[in-house]
Amino acid sequence: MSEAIHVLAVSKLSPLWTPQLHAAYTVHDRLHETDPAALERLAPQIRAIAASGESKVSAELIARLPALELISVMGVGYDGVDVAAAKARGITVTHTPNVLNDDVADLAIGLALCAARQLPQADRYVRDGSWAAKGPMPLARKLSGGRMGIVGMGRIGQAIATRALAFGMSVAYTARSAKPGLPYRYLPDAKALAAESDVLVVITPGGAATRKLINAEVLAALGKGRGEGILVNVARGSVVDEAALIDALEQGVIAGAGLDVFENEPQVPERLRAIPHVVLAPHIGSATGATRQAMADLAHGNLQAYFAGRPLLTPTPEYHTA
Ligand code: 8YV
Repeated sequence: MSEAIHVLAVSKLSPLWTPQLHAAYTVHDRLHETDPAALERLAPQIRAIAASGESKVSAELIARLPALELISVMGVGYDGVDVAAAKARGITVTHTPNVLNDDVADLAIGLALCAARQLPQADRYVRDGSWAAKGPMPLARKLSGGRMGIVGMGRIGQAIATRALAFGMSVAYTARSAKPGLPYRYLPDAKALAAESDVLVVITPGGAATRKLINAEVLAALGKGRGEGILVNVARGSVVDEAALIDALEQGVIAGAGLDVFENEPQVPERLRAIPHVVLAPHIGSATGATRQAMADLAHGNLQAYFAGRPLLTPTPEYHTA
């Protein structure tokens, strides 16, 4: 038992993680927000942070914790963590990649299908009596056999590509660099990819390097001047210029969108929520029991490995470049 090890939970953690976390460590829940004075008293003892994929771990918070050694994130994304500040202090950051690839890829395809075939709208059309009152729904868009463009070809991007092939779709992608050995066409940037895609799926990491990567210019390229193209975002809300997306949807620049992430979660702009042909989900990419349990076990396993002096299970890529 490691009760003597103090851990700061920086956001509301999954109930699939908290029992094992509290059993193994002395956990302080969001003191930096609820009781800063207590945090000052305890700071010399806090050796680890427990976080979710959306947690903010700023350089300012890191500076307040002189004994901090490890930040364990229950999420594949850790764009809210100031990795440079952690690295400067020799603080290790771990995350939970791979275990959620299938769930996020499944949701990306699900959002593409829902946006193309308007499945949520079809459900409402039957439930509210429109079918009987108005007759058949307007024709939708075919997904199978179309062109999928994937922005970000990491492990989840590759899982999405595999699913697209099963739908008879062609796959092209853009990323910081071409990935050798992949059977998909590489295009140098999101605008070029959008111009040659029917469905543009965003699955890049969040953070400064990708902020507003999908802007009005990319959306115009996706729409091709004919109001075509569907945008799917299962990455981070920050990767898409949300105001530009709302304009493009309202003005018919693109045909539709399937969105699981937003700029200011859980607040979603009323203008976006009012657009009838958009499909919206509340950041559920990895939200299945099996996957979230695997993520919790991995996040906890990283803490346990670190404090037992064993090799970390899934350090972030920056760790290996330390
Ligand atoms: C969850 C996610 O939202 O893994 C990520 O980066 O966005 C998610 O799957 C969250 O991180 C779970 O803690």
